[in-house]
Amino acid sequence: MKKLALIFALIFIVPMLCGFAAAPTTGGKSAGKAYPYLIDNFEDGTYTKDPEWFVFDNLIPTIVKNAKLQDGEPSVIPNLGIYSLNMKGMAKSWYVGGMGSMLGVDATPYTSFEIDIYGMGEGSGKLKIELYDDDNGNTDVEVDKSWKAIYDDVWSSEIDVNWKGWKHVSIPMSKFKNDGRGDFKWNPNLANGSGGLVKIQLICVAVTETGEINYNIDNLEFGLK
Ligand SMILES: [Ca+2]
Ligand SMILES: [Ca+2]
Ligand SMILES: [Ca+2]
Ligand SMILES: [Ca+2]
Repeated sequence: MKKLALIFALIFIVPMLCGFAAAPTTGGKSAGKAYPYLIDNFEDGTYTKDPEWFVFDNLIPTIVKNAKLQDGEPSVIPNLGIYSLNMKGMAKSWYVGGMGSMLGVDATPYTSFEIDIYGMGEGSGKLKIELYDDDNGNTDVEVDKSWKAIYDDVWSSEIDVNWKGWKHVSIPMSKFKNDGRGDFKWNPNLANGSGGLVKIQLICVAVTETGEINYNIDNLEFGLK
């Protein structure tokens, strides 16, 4: 019996622990090489788990019901579900704050960043996407005093939210610019202990020096062609 139990453990439990079993899922969609990788769709009604987002500075994120946003007009965006995340906050010197999540995924198969954004019209604010590509193989991001990554690449792109209602935004990975100091190559893989795409951050910036940002985000994904 002991032998059987051991064989069972080797066949079923060890692969599970190593993460070879079911593909990780967020909100019901599979995350695997043949599918887009769903970062978050907020359908669990929280931003504090699956994945856990940490919030910094003056950003106030709130899970809201999409039905309340739309003033009754039909949505042109599919799969918004019940919830999205409202991002709000007052700027000091244009900067409001942001949120981030540790991902640790191999993002090399993906060719774009996809997001649905509900704008409140002209001047809703800017949203900067930062993708941290671990290059010194420690699944961590070391920063200097000004929070600039020292050993890893940080690929970023900015969206000016200047529309009213829902809009799908797709940004090819090739349009992201590197603000970090890694190996200056897009290689968020898990080779040699690397955390791959180790972290994502969303940075909120107002269009006026002391203004407010206010928009909703939903269906954050890494896309495939
Ligand atoms: Ca949603
Ligand atoms: Ca890398
Ligand atoms: Ca690192
Ligand atoms: Ca790199």
